[in-house]
Amino acid sequence: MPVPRSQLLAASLSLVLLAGPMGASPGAAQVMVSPALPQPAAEAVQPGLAVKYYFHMFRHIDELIDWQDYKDGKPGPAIERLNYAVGQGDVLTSGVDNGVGAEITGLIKLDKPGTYAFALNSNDGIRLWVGGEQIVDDPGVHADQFSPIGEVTVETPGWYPFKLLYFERKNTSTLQLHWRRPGDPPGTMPIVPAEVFGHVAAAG
Ligand SMILES: [Ca+2]
Repeated sequence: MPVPRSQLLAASLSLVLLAGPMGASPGAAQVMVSPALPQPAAEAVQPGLAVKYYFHMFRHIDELIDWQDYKDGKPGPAIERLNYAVGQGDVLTSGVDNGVGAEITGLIKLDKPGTYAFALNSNDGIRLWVGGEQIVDDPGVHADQFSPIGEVTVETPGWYPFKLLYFERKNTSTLQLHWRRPGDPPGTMPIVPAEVFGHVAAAG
């Protein structure tokens, strides 16, 4: 009998944690990432992030990933930046207030060499990939809470692939992405500004 994909994911995640980098701050993942290849032409980059919605009362990010094997998401209006703290209001640009999963994709401009740190304040679950590497995971149902910090190291300034899975089960919802850029003072993590997000519109 095949092992459910969510169990395989959980197993591989625990291996990653056991093999984590020595000397990193507790819970931090840090990886070297590569820019999007080829880099998009400036005129091809639209503002904000693309989003597809999945309408279901999810309890875990793995459940959303399983759904994506069977369901096509519904494209929604682009997300300018990730700074939502809407209480009981509509989730992101979905027009729906409860039972929403979202796949948010596009590009993030990392224009200085060095290490970037990311963390999310979310309600409910999230999982974040930057440069194709999963760096932050806070996948369950919860009230507003800050995730662990994930880090990526960049050698080449440019546009990097960005992907965030998120769901809001019920009641209040929050989704805020914070970062610290190379050279920023420690202890501060402002919200990532809109101008560093972009996406290439789907063909056709
Ligand atoms: Ca909630």
